[in-house]
Amino acid sequence: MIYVVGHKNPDTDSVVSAYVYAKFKGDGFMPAVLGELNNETKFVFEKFNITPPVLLSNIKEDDKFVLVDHNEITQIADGMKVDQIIEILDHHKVNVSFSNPIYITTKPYGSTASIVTEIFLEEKREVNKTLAGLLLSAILSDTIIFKSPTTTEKDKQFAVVLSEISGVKNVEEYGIELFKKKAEVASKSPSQIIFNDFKDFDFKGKKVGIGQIELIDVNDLYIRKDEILPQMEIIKNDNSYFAVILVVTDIMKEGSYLWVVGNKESIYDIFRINDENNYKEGIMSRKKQVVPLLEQNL
Ligand SMILES: [Mn+2]
Repeated sequence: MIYVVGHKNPDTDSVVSAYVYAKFKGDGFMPAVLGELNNETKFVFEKFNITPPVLLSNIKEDDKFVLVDHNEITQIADGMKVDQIIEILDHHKVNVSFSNPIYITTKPYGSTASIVTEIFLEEKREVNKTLAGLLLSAILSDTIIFKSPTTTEKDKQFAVVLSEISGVKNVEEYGIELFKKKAEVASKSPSQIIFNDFKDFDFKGKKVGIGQIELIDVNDLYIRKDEILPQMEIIKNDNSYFAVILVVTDIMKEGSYLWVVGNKESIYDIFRINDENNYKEGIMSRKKQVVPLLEQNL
């Protein structure tokens, strides 16, 4: 079987891109996910009446994989070997090498769903109402309703096209609805909050885990800080992280609080923050604003 899969701790972009790109590829391609869906993603698949992709378990030696929305080895499925990957479709920096040539499509767009949309349009394939709704949701989710600095003109153009096809008229309002669903995680367990959208990175041999949670009202999470930090500490110790960071993004203020455990001082120096003052105006994107600084300075 050839599986089309997104990253661990799946977000809407990675699940939607896997689903829609598998449709594009056709027979023999099966979308799959590597973990439980978050509330936002569940809501999106329910809204457009689609059964979400199955959970990938039990990788066989002759299985092949198309990766969407990720390419770092630290983020691929456990048990997957690099030589099982036949294609990558992504909007993150490429950080892999292969012994054989494979298909790699990367574009600096705000979402993988935008790349999938472009492929459909270029190939003159029909984007039906349902697919348009899914793709639009993923674009809004990944670009934080176009507020993230990762947003490009392409994302906005495709959103217009997809909103017409899907019948979702007020795109901004729908985006807020999505983030309200996503924010429901703030009432879950500290572990669920931290791992909701969590990625591992390797910065010159230093393993750093970075979670992000985007909220319309950060107070929902702030009141849980005393439960969340100790849990981050446990995760750091159990998995020998150099540091674990939770990026708490205030969608309305357009900035983020950085909660850090582990080698705090190194991280604090890089971002010029401290225990009392850990808010960074303008930081919305882990990929574009958090990871590059750590990559250069750690
Ligand atoms: Mn993405």
